[in-house]
Amino acid sequence: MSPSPDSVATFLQEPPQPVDLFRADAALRDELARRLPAAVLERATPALAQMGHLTAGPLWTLLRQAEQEEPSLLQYDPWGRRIDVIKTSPAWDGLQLISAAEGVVATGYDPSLGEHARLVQAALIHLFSASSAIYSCPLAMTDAAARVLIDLGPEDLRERLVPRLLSRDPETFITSGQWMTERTGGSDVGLSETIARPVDGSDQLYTLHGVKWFTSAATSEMALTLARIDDGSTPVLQGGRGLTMFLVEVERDAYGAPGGIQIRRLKDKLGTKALPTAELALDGVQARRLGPIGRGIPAISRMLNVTRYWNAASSSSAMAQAAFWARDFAMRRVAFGAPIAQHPAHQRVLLELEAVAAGAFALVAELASLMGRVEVGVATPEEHRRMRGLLPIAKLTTAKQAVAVTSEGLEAFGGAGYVEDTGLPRMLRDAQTLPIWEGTTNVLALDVLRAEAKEGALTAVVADLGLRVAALPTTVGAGTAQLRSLYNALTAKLAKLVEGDDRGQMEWEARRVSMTTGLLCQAILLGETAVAVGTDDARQRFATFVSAQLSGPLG
Ligand code: MFK
Repeated sequence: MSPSPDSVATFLQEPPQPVDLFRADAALRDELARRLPAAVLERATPALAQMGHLTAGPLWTLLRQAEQEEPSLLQYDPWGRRIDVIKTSPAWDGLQLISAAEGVVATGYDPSLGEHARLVQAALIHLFSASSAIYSCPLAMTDAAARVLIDLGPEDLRERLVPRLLSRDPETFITSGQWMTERTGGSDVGLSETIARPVDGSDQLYTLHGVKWFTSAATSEMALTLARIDDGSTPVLQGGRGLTMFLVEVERDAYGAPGGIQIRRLKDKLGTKALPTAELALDGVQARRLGPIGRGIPAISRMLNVTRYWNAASSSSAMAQAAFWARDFAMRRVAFGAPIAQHPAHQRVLLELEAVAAGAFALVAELASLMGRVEVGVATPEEHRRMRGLLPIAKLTTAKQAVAVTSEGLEAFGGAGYVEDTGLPRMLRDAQTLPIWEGTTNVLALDVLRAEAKEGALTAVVADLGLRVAALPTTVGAGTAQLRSLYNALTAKLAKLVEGDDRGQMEWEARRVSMTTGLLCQAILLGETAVAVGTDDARQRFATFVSAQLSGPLG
């Protein structure tokens, strides 16, 4: 009898093991330690440790299950009635339970954390997002909707909906969508075609009619969206200034069919496979106006600014997961007579992956600290400007880094990184959405120009970096000299950008200047953290980051 293929197998490769991402991530802990007062750190640590524990157990299981059981659309009931119900995996629903119970959204508004609430939340997102099958997407929009309702909502909506968006009780927690993108395109929102018709002459209540082409988390209980008011008497205003923001509360019948909405299809995406992204035909769904008529774009930009912060925190999350999974694997995978973590070239790759993830989180932490101060009303005008400038810079810089780091992370697993049922390719597929949604790199670079023209936001960011690079002691490492010369080159570029009168040239330069500012900021922050915590590990992270990110492409 010939031996079965299994009985002759003499070698089995070690599969990736779940990693407690809070315990693994010394850079995250250092960044929090240097920024948070001791009492706040002590208060925040159990929740972060718990989230780390979940990444090594329940989240690992739910992530894999949710990815395998992709959402499906049931358009008709057995009797031919149109129902349009999206079915999601029980694992996806489990992720909602964990999100609520662990307060991933609520933490950002926790009054007991004061101005540090956003920073503690950023740490939670950094741990949670990449292990959540991108449940972080509905959470990002939920957080953003809460922010908009708090800032612009009428009292009745604020009182009824904000407590549910911020609830830690899975029974009462709801999520929100953000329906912006239409067939006319995702960037030039001013082309949107959806019409809002007043109900009985009301200037508050409308019905919406149009197609939303890309709606993430289409199972949410509510959504914020844009439409053009057509009252039947005055001409419909075209362009961005004709758009108004609306809130839709989705009413579902006993089947779960959404009233006034047809779900035309689910999108077949490269990644974020567990996330139900749909094409919606709004067919008379009722909506409340939110914010002034014709001010829809600036109103919904408040939402975008929150989701862009989440995007940056999700990018650092994707990088940390790739880096720590790769390190864990490298400790156990033997090649050429030793665990691959011991081979000098691979050692270097692992250090670079971790350093870039650390730099990205440091930038997210800086942004979150500013947001926290702005939101509790203690920020100076200069901090307001820096926050406005850092938002698009953090989003565009970290998203590009996430694609590079997850790609290198996959390579660290060799062929296994390219095989779907290892669960590893998901990392790269999911990362590829980060530079696209919430504004592409160019759209964000243009937003940097917009924020500079309007309030000197880029100048404020760069001026602050100047003070901080000058204050960085050379004892933290040789990289400080490189940072100073990069800073000088950046200020020369910035002067040209600010004083330039060739709009085309400015737009061309804006992307590079924004990216350089983001990377320089990350390096300075890592240098500051190394000074504050004073460990060899932190100094090495700084040196590795400077050599990997400021001296040429990763790897
Ligand atoms: C995992 C976590 C990630 C979360 C995932 C969530 C998934 C959701 C999926 C999606 O919804 S993806 C769709 C995302 N869509 C975008 O990001 C839109 C991209 N396009 C832009 O951002 C354009 O730049 C923009 C639509 C804003 C251009 O519109 P306009 O009308 O040509 O811009 P304009 O005229 O410069 O600005 C109009 C007003 O808005 C100005 O205010 P004023 O009228 O008072 O002067 C601007 O200052 C203001 N504004 C624009 N962007 C702003 C802003 N204000 C504050 N912050 C901003 N970012």
